[in-house]
Amino acid sequence: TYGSSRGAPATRMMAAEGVTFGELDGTDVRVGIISTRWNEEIVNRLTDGVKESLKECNVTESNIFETKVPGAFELPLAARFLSLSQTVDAVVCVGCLIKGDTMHFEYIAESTCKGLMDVSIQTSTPVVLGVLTCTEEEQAIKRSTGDNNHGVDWGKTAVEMGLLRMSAT
Ligand code: DLZ
Repeated sequence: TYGSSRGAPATRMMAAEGVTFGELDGTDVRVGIISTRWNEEIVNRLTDGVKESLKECNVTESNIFETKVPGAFELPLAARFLSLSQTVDAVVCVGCLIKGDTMHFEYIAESTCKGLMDVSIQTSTPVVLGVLTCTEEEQAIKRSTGDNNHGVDWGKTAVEMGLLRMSAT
């Protein structure tokens, strides 16, 4: 179980960024993806990136549950419902906040991030923060395209943290 076996915890908990696909076997990991309809084109590309890396980690299609919410502000509650359903081992919340679009960008960004962390800690279900916060659309496009598609890292993070949850509970 977590905390008692091979290697120092710090080694086993290293960030997904430094972990290669081959090291993550998500065969038995169930992942929920919640994405927003706001900034849909960008969010769809990010979601594709998430699914691409889940596939690389052997997560089966039948173990992926997908749903949508209107905007980033709705992500924490949807993540809470999904986490409490006990049907997934990790949740990835995918969205994109663009500063130019909203006067209350900072409020939505802060409450969304805090809300997702709260859900994660309160439900003991890893919730991956897959929300881009960008000053303008161009930045969002860069962060959701090609080799720089952040969704790919979020998928790996979900598998790594899902495995951690499974070993801890
Ligand atoms: C209202 C709003 C604005 C202005 N901008 C964004 C955005 O850039 N990205 C996003 O995901 N959502 C945005 N929203 C919608 C809010 O997140 C939320 O859906 C509404 O305030 C309704 O609660």
